[in-house]
Amino acid sequence: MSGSLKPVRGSVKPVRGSLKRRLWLPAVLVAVSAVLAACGSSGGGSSSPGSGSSAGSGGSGALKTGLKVFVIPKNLGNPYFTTSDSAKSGGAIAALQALGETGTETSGTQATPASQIPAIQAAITKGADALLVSGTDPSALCPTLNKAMKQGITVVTYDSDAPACRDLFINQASTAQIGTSEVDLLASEIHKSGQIAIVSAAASATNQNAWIGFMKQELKKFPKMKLVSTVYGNDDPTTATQVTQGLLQHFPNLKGIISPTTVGILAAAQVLDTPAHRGKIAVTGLGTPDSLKKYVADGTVKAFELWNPANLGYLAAYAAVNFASKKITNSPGQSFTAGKLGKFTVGSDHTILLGPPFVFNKSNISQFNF
Ligand code: RAM
Repeated sequence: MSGSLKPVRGSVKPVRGSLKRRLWLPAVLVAVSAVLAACGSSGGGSSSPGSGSSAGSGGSGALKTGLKVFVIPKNLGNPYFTTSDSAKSGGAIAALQALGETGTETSGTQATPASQIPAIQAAITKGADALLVSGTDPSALCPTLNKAMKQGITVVTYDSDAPACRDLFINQASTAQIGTSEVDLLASEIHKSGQIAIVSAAASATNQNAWIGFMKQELKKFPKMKLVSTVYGNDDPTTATQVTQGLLQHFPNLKGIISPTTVGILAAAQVLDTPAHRGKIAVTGLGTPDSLKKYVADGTVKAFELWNPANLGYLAAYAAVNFASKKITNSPGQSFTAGKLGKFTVGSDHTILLGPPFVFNKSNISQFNF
């Protein structure tokens, strides 16, 4: 991603650090990462778990280099994960290259365990030292991830957790804050009244289900808002479009949609971007600014949220390398420095928090390019 370095006024207060630090990638550091990436190890050796060598002359104090780290998003081809993972955007692979590791992004093309698990298994077979995984389905993934951990492979989940079978989880933002703020955003757009629906990703996705849990709690504050349906677009554009169209047919009085998935909110915005619906059915959720600029400009979408996906991948990579290098354990209170993002501390549930979500709207969206 890129973008100006101007701070943006939003309605969300950063938890720690400045918004500029948490949301923006300083261009100069992207350039440094790119240079370091060009010099990075091409790897390919037969390293076994934890078999990397120590970087520099720091001996036991240094991070290992030459680790084989596989970055395994829910699915390939989802622009959200392209940003969180890629070297070009300054995501996980950029961080791994800067640290001298071998970073490889792999997954299936569908956001399902059947599509993702073979990629995890192949990474284990190829001698992975660490796996970064966004979980499509925790119960389906756990046998494979537990097998990896038994072999000494570091397993870090990012974006979507598998709590029973990982060393650390990198959470993009407070789960409660995401769920409650989505409802609050929609409530303010529909005057706290009317039928609403949720267009989620996969029914098994840990992150969406956790956010929806907090949405339901928050909805108790708005007795005139009625959640009439939750449908699943599976992070697939065609399916998300079809389930949104189905909602409109079944609920002609629908007033609002929350879609806590970048694929879903784009599909919903496309479906609603007609004179018949615009201004009558509000849509908010979690989206990437680039994909929604058109819909914010024409008024289909008033406001939505996200964090910086590249920073999420970057942080997850640093956490995995620190863990695999035995610089941190997953005990709460353990700290490490994630390059340009600064210092992070392991919290309860072995979770590391990136920062708060950010609200995008007409007044600030042009400043973001991801
Ligand atoms: C989709 C994925 C991802 C989620 C984002 C907001 O791209 O489901 O897991 O974090 O949306």
